[in-house]
Amino acid sequence: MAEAALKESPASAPEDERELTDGFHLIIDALKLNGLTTIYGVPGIPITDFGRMAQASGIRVLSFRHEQNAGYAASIAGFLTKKPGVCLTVSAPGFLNGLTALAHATTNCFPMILISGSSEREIVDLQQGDYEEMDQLAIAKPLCKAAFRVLHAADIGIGLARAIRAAVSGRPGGVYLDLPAKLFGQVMDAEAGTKSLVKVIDAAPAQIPAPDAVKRALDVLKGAKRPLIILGKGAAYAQADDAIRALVEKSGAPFLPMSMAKGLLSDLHPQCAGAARSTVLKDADVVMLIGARLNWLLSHGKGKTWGGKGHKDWGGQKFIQLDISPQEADSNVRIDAPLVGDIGSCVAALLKEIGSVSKPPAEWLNAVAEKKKGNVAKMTETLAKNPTPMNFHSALNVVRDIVKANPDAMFVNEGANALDFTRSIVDMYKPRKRIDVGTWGIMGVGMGYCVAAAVVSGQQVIAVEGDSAFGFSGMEVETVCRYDLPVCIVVMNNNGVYKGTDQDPTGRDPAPTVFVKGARYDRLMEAFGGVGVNAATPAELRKAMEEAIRSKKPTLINAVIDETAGTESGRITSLNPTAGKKK
Ligand code: ADP
Ligand code: TZD
Ligand code: MG
Repeated sequence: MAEAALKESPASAPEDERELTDGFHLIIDALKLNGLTTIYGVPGIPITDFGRMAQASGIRVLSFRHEQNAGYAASIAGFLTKKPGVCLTVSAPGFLNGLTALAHATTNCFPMILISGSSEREIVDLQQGDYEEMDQLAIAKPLCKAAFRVLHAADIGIGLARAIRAAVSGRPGGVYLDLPAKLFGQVMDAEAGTKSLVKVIDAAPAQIPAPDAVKRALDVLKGAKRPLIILGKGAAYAQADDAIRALVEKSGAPFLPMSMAKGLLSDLHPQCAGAARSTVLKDADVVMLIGARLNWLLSHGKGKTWGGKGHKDWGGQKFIQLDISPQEADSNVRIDAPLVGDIGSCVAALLKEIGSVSKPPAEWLNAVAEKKKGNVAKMTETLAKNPTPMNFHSALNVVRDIVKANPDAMFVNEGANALDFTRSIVDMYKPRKRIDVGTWGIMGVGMGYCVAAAVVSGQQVIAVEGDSAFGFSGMEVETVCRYDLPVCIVVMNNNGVYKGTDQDPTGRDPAPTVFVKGARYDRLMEAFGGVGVNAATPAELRKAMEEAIRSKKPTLINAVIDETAGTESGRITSLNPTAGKKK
């Protein structure tokens, strides 16, 4: 096709004077044409020059130390911007390193494009042992929403357009785009090249819900005596913040934010039932899910959590589900009123038709308020303690204050106890500020998320990281320092995974869950010119966080946490299989 395009070029100019372009430039032009102006990646054959040229063209090219972290950065950039985050990797091993993040993006419904260079098709397909040989397209396919390969320069425009549409339309997800080495240098007529590019129009078209589905949903909602609204990260992603707030307030129902939907409405909103979670899940008679799946994070919508008698029993409530995926309804329990469409359109349709609504019965609102009051009082008491050594609560009491004083800061969080305690203690005030381990409970997103959050938002980033969680992406502190990003990392150092107290019963090795005692993660930061602080008390932690935010310097605070303070697997201890055979 490159040859065909050459032949089609205007006959007016003599062949040797015609302006030419190549694969490198066409990919760059196609990205820019579609507003994709940031790339997260790792350089190497065959994409080193591509990265250089992209940078020279004004695209922001952020180089990482490992592709997985670049991929996580791209995935969360997709969540934050509603545009596909772009990750760029080299062939085989680089591609595989990026693939975890692509699968993560797909699982979490984040739009992302993994662009990977690949080796010579002729050699790969004959399995003749090329440099970094691998059939990448075949491997990517089951792990993403769509996968494409471009063989001809003239198809670059269409290839990228297909990738963008697949990533952001319908339920967003990860897309793989395979670019073999030969493509980059392929030459074609510049004018024909420009004409071959596609500016994608309306990449994620509104999906309007059917009027009878809207009516059905409102009938169910209005019939509720004990309504509950659950906001998921799909609702946060939709950027329909005002409409969602209006619907929640109009309904008067208590709402429960899933982890990454915290702050969509402030955690301090009077209708927020975060502090009465177990009560509202168990006792609500109608539950409206807005961009949240009834997966493991919501106990599959059944069982004791939901007031069911047994482990798998339905609790008797009715569900309304707003989701862009028509296949999501009934995935775990019966959905009485599925409302299929994009959240913005669904919520707008509900608001338009809702008319007058009476507030939920006082009995229900009082029961929720009572429960909240009790739990908040208990938490306030716990947070006021100042034990030695510092524990999760006394450290997080500081983080909570700092976030309250800096509500625009982006907040990254991963770990087990370091995640669960933080999620319940640190309130969020604005939409899309909290980004965390997501649907898989994945460790390793931390530093990639920090870089993308800083780059996308231009705001201060605060990260609360378990010491194990941090280790998965720790080397990227160099990246944070290199780009001089305003990132303040707090490592909750309890000497290990969950706790630092396990022992090898044979006495030979350290236990599988423990790390070097008293490790100084702050010194890693100093190695790259960032600020490192060791904080053994809440006062030291507060001072260090305040200084980090004031100075905007890359900072890592090693928060020394009581190694006995955590619990196995944080809040999900029960998911650990138990041995059938007793010792
Ligand atoms: P959480 O983990 O917060 O409960 P999930 O990731 O389980 O959230 O669910 C998010 C849901 O939101 C997915 O089912 C996805 O299809 C849906 N979704 C994502 N984007 C949109 C959108 N723009 N409009 C409607 N639904 C969306
Ligand atoms: N690997 C990956 C990619 N994701 C995971 N979730 C795990 C392993 C298993 N895992 C958890 O689920 S939490 C966790 C691991 C290794 C680390 C917990 O230790 P931490 O947090 O130091 O980060 P706390 O505060 O000590 O509990
Ligand atoms: Mg730990």
